[in-house]
Amino acid sequence: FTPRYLADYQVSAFTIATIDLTFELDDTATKVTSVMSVKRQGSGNKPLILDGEHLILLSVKVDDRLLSANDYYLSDTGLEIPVQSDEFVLTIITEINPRDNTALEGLFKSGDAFCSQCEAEGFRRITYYLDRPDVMAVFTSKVIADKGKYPYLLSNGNKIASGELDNGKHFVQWHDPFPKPCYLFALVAGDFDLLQDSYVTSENREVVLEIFVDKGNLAKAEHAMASLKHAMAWDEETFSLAYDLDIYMIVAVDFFNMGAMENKGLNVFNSKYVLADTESATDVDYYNIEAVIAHEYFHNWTGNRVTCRDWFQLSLKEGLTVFRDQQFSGDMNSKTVSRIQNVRILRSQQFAEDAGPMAHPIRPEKVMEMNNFYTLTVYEKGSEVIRMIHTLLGAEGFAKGMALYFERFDGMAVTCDDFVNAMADASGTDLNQFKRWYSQSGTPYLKVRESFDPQTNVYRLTISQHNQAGDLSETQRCLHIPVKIELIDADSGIGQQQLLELTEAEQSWSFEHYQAKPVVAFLEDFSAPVKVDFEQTDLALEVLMLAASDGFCRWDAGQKLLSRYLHKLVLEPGYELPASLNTIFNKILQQDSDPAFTAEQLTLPAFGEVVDQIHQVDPLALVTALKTLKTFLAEGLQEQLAACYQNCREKTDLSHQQAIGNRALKNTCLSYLAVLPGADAMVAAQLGNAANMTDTLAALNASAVNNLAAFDRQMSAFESKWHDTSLVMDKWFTINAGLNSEDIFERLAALLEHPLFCIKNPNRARALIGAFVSANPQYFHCQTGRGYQFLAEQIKRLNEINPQVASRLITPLIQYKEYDLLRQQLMLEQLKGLRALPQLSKDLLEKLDATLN
Ligand code: HT7
Ligand code: ZN
Repeated sequence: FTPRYLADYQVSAFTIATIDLTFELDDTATKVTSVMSVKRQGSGNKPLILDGEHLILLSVKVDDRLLSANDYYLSDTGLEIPVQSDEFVLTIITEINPRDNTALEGLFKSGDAFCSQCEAEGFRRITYYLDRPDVMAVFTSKVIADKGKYPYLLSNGNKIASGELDNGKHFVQWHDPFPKPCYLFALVAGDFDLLQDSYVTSENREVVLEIFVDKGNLAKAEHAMASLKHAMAWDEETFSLAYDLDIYMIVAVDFFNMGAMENKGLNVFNSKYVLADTESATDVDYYNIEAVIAHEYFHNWTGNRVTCRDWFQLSLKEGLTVFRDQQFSGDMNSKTVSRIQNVRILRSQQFAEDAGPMAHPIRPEKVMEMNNFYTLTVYEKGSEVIRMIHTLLGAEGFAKGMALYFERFDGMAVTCDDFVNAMADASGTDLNQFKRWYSQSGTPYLKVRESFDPQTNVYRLTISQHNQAGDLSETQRCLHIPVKIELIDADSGIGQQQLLELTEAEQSWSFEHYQAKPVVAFLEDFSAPVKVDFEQTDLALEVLMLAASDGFCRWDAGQKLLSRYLHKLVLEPGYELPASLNTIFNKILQQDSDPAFTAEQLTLPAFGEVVDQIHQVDPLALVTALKTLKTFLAEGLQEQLAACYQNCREKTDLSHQQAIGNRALKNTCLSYLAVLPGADAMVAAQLGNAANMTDTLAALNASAVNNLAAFDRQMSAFESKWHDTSLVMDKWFTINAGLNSEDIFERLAALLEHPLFCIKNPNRARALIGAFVSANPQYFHCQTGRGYQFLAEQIKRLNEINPQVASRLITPLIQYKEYDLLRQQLMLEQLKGLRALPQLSKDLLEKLDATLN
């Protein structure tokens, strides 16, 4: 396996203007006929080199000439045809085996349905092709299959023909008028229930909206449909972007590697991001469905109409589309709470990725397996980079930049630089230094110093920028960083907001006319994806928690305070927490403004958020510190937490959004109260009375985390009720994986043998294996190394079944340097064992070599 480099990009020697596909579907021997009009680009007589993997080649024709095996070179990765002509029709017939395709790339079976996934490089598992995003063709696709088993035959674009055939078969033909790269091709065939609706665009065109779900699930698609219509309206209002085809289809399938896929006119979704009703889905599920539906819809412009020149530019579409879906979610829900969720993910996972062996800039420069670069860096940090452009240009400047981007590049495959140039040109802003965000990896950190001169009443703020290694190295250059701050006058409580632009290694700003030193709310709305080293007193943090104008800063001050005490608990054995902590968190608890926000303020930083802050931490010391802090607050505020819990329970007549916030606060209180002795009755009562999945899962989770006596009984009852509902059983496996019990490894072994466990289903594999690794640090990091061994064994199995899933699950092991030397050694042992596997996938090999070399 050889890596590819951004610097080596070359325009393709050939392009394909049209492709006419015919699929004769069969579980193990699907026949694919592809007729392409091919044209040479530029001069020379280079051969045509097509990508192709896991294919059986049946025939090749150039114009009317049938080629023999001597006329081409066939390998495991492609087909080379030495052609002389500059323009010709190429006809290729291949055979593929969807049933045995457990990697879920190309054409595969998801349950009884046929389904495709072509991004990033899955189309080459369907037929030989120029599988690169800058080759854009007009697709026509004819699908032939048994009518009884597969009444719906779907592909991209508009339906242009359909009819009956012999032997109970039928066909449907689709035509997509928009030229597209092959990664946006899709095919689905199956028997579904169909939810239909329509939307009239701002251009007054009626669009048919269709959501296909497994039989019996129709009512569970209502929320997805409503979300889709909200997203369509939002994009028209915010960016004047309307939908362009006559039909928009979404299909929900159970076997899927990621969340969803934005294929032109035919999105394929993991059913987890479509199906919901209050009985079976949580508030978080509802939120995520709305976000993912919007994300895929927004790709129609940012990704499909304007796509990536090459895969190194992935953040061009993903960073921008995540930014768009985050803005949308903020508008549909609480802006502050949405922002807090984004920041939690960034800090707990993206920062670790950016400090680990697979660290890469948001525009990577070297890739071996493209699937390994669908990362938090490309997506989430990529979105933060777009957000910084938004902050620097303002909403209006940004909207002008978007308009210019589409004016310049509609229908084209372009680069991240093209996007930034459009933003700069439309707004008259110099973004040349800013572009360094695209080529530098690592999380920058800012050191902040302050001084106040009571003689001159001048407050001075000095900020310097650094990388992880300390000072900026020669290759790491100063970034252009927008820093939003608020200076709060200690006496009046009045704040003054400012946008500072840090462009040098160190800069100072002076603010006049302060009678006393103001308190600074630093990095409002998390205006840049950086770490901050700013020694503020507990008192200053307490002021910020209650008085900062920006909700993110109010929350962040509390998190900083809590992290400070977690550090002390980890690093100073016998440390005793101060009573002042209870006083301030009592004040937070007494606020009655926004319960969802209060819940966030009361939530302790997650294990993953703190690991990152303590050098080579002993993970069990951190687990203990988190428990100690939680118990301390629970004991100190028991009465108030119980009152708040009760108050939330009694609230009726709430709007939909208020009810969500109310549940969040109630369940946060429950998570505290459940650590105290005698919590069993309270948890059991909530479980008994729960009228929705949010409350049920909160109770079961409390039972698991605190290993309550009734846990097994409660889980059995849940299993009996839900054993037929796959998405709910995923939750059951997840709760089991988080159980705080010494026999967890025996239990995990039994769960792997459970009749409903299926390692070939990515959702199920993640629900058990992924959840154990991320939600059960006490046992995952146990001193014997058994947790790491468990994970390595499952990765070994998945390596042969589904390399993409295996490669994602290995993340905590490759980030071994975060932990103490004992853990490092135990993790390395497992990593070396995996590296020695005989049939190692490219996905795992790339990560293991980056880690071990
Ligand atoms: N653009 C898609 C990325 C993707 C993917 C989706 C499903 C399965 C495998 C996949 N590989 C890459 C999803 C998105 O960002 O919207
Ligand atoms: Zn995306």
